Amino acid sequence: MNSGKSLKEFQEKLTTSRRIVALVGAGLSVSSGLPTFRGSQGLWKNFNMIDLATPDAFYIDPGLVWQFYSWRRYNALQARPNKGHVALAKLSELDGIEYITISQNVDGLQRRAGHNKDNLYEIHGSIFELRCTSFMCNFVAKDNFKHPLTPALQGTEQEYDVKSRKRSLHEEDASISPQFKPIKELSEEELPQCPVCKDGSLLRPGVVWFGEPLPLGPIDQVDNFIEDEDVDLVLVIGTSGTVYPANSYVDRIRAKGGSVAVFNTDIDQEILDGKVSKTWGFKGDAAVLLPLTLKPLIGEL
Ligand code: BJW
Repeated sequence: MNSGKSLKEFQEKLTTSRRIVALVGAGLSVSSGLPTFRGSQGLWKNFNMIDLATPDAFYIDPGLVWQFYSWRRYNALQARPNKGHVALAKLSELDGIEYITISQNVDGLQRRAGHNKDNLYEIHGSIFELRCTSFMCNFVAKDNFKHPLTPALQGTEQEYDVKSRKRSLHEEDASISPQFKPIKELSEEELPQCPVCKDGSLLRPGVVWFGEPLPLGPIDQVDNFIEDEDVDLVLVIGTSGTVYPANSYVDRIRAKGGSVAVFNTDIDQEILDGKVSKTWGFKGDAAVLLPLTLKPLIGEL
């Protein structure tokens, strides 16, 4: 974490701020056991996770992409919100400040931590939402927590073949790596189908893939919050800041005079050295740092 002086300065800013935004990314859910998208964690069975989060990937091989999302859904259901999620949930309920959380995460953990629904914007959607892929149909199922979604998606929970892992551990031969469970070739009939469309259109996860527009209502409300009146402080939590439009919010707030506090395991040295104006950096696990740094507002968790 930063020096005590910086923490004190940050907490002074925190307690005197009237309008606060938190921008959240995959790093916040790491200590709940969920992987990030980029870097060494962002692999599923040798696929880059970001390569699977595209309309093209779904169009070319919906069976592959559904197996990936089925694995993600199962893991998110097994995961528990951590103290970082709880700290933001506490912020969301405070009187006396105007506050929003803009979450890029689709895992539902922020909601499960008890975050106020009225000031939480899940701008990349939710893996527990299902949408029909037909242009002619507007079927949407929210909060669908079923697993597996179809019998053919049974077995997607584990990334590795449990038997091969057990065998290699038993033989105490560390050179034998566990085998990935093979990807199944699934026909469209074996994947989630729209219950409304007569032609059996595919359902897809209700998330925002690259090149797709973000949900208009939430984006408008976030824009209004940022533009209506100046934001005093933006907390940038566990995100690489590589994806538009989420990354643009920080620049917009900074350009209007707002301060920035970054919570990440990987932070530019310039920020840590205090060389970037109006910017604090707290290096480490967001699940540990948020309860500590936000304590003057949210109290002891
Ligand atoms: C810790 C930690 C710990 C680790 N504690 N920290 C050129 C060509 C084509 C498109 C574009 C282009 N240039 C720009 C674009 C736009 C594009 C974009 O931004 N592309 C960039 C990659 C260049 N954006 C879009 O396409 C968006 N749509 C759009 O712009 O629409 C315009 C439009 C208008 C009208 C019509 C049509 C279009 C959509 C973006 C959707 C992003 N979707 C995904 C997948 C969501 C579904 C799913 O989850 O499967 O969102 S991609 C992925 O990236 C996911 C994430 O939300 C997002 C951000 O990732 P995040 O959260 O930052 O994770 P990581 O892994 O990158 O970083 C984790 C961080 O945590 C790291 O910094 C670690 O250090 C840190 N960390 N452990 C704290 N314990």
